[in-house]
Amino acid sequence: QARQDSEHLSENLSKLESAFTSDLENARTPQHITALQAGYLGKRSQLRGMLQSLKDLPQDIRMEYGQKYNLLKQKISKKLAEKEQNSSHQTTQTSLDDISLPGRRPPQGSLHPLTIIRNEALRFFNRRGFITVWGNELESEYYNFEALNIPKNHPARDEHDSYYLQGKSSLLLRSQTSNMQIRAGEQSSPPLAIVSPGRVFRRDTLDATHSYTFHQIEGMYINRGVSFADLKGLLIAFCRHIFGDAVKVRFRPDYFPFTEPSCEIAIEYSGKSDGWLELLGAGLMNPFVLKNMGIDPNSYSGYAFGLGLERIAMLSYGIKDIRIFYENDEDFLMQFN
Ligand code: FA5
Repeated sequence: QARQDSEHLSENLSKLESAFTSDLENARTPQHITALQAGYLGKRSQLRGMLQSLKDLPQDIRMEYGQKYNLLKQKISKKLAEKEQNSSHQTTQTSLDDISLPGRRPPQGSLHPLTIIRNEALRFFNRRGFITVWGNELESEYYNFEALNIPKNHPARDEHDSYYLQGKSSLLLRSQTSNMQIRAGEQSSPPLAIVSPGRVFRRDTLDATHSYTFHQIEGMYINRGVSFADLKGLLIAFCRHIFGDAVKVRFRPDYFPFTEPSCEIAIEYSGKSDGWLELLGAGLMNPFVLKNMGIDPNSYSGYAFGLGLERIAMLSYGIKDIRIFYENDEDFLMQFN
């Protein structure tokens, strides 16, 4: 009886082995393999059941078939572990080769907020017939000051006294884009309408609304019979275009040597204690300046304005500190993407 039992057991072991081999071959996914682990080695597996019947056999037979039993058990564990490892390799391999996945996008940069605002402002003026001229940042004292009616000892130089090149040349980093009034006026005859964007440099102390390097757009229109009403109409339309129709715009008398009369234009701004932020200086062109361009002030008049781009960008985007524009902070810049 014992011998019969043991033969029966031995037969079962080989049947089990071949069933396992074929099941293993068919297992394709990690879930399959886990199921095989439970099915062949788990508490309710056939193998465990055989362990029960082993204990009723005589000692010598038990030894013999116990060994067979253990060998098979080890073989099954080993093969399952191998298969598991191969299958996890295969999964990564497949996902790498999955050509149905969408491609990876290269990281995309964005325009700087100052560039966005500059383009928007230029578009506004271009549509109204102003052509864009690009100016030079390195300028002579003549174009930056003298031709604009700011002679050598004029107090207006104080504020603008700027970065000079060392040596005998009187070249400096321009303190305003107004140099382009003269350069454009010299090159063409009226009617003339230009806008000129660019970077300017001053000895200003850095704070939340001032920088020593900032950006302006100069505008100038020369024709017969140009009046202050034309200037006002244009600049109010510009403020509405940028900030919406409800914007409150304030014109106040100001002084610039190259315009007469002159004004400063501010819009309502909660970020400052007095409630206004100055955006532009403007005025009717001083006849002295027209003469310097070779234009007869008795036949022509004109207006000019200079707006600060940083201030406009700060108001448009609710930015409280001008310094963030120059810090190359990726988190800040990515918001304009
Ligand atoms: C001028 O620079 C004149 N050239 C403007 C002008 C042009 C007047 C044509 C008349 C005719 P002002 O220094 O006020 O003016 O500067 C003009 C604008 O630049 C200011 O309204 C402000 O918006 C901006 N701005 C001036 N200083 C700074 C600064 N340190 N940082 C940032 N923006 C500034």
